Amino acid sequence: MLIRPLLVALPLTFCACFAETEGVDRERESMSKKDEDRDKDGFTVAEGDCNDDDERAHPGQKLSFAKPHKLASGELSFDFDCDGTTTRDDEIAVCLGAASPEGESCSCAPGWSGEAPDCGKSGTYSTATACGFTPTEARTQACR
Ligand SMILES: [Ca+2]
Ligand SMILES: [Ca+2]
Repeated sequence: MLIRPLLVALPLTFCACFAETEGVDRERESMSKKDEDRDKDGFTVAEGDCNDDDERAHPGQKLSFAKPHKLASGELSFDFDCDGTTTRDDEIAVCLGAASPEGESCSCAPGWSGEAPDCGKSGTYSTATACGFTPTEARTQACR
């Protein structure tokens, strides 16, 4: 008769202890996740790394990328410098001056022909540095 209440109380005690330990472990785990630099890019989540599973993404990133990084939520992101915005490599090809028989009065800055495509999308990119012949290539928009 005395054993029965004891058997009922025992699992409840174990359960309560286990749940408490699990909570502490989870808290400790999330603390260490914020403090460790898993992708070895020099930044922890606490220091502003917006994706600690991709070394391309970190504060101060100056490079742009044509392939997004995947956030823990599963969402794809082109914000590689972790500033909360996505910046496209937006420059459109611009030629200044006019073509002359000598070809010296006109120069071009390489860039997109027409409208710049969205991040990860392809477009036509002009690599021209002088007027007249306009070499182009297919390129994918890189962002950060
Ligand atoms: Ca990172
Ligand atoms: Ca950004």
